[in-house]
Amino acid sequence: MKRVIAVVGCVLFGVPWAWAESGKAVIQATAEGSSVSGDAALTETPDGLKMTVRVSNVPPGKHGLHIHQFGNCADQGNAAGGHYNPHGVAHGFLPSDGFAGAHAGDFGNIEVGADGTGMLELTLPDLRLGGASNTVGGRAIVLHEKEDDFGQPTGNAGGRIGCGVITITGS
Ligand SMILES: [Cu+2]
Repeated sequence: MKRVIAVVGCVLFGVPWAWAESGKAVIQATAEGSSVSGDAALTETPDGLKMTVRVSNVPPGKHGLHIHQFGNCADQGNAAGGHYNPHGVAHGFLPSDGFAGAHAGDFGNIEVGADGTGMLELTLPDLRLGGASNTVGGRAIVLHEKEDDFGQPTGNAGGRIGCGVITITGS
């Protein structure tokens, strides 16, 4: 219903989409001497939050990728805290399990090729950059050492090799 009202509001005031905020994160290595890098571009669309993540200089294979609670990458990424889990549910894969069966930042894995680069593109319904609930702006996106195997409580993905704080860049 809120969305319907927003659409009506946009038509009345000539704004394309009331929720069309955009944001980004610069992913940096958490360890000294590591050259892990990357970026994330996030845009609110009528279908949900569209997110494109690119990483480089990462060991080939699958690496867990999540939103963690706090926008702080200090202490080898540990300052980001645990998974952003506003609904207090089990770990899962947000695109298929939804908010009832996954943490709001459970993006699964990013697959890195032999050249050390990887890309993940997801559109996540009801996830937002700003606002009151399911909000990822100001939190951290964390790239893990190992594959997220979707085991409990956080996917057994090991250490945090990359981290970036999500900032809202425009609306
Ligand atoms: Cu994580």
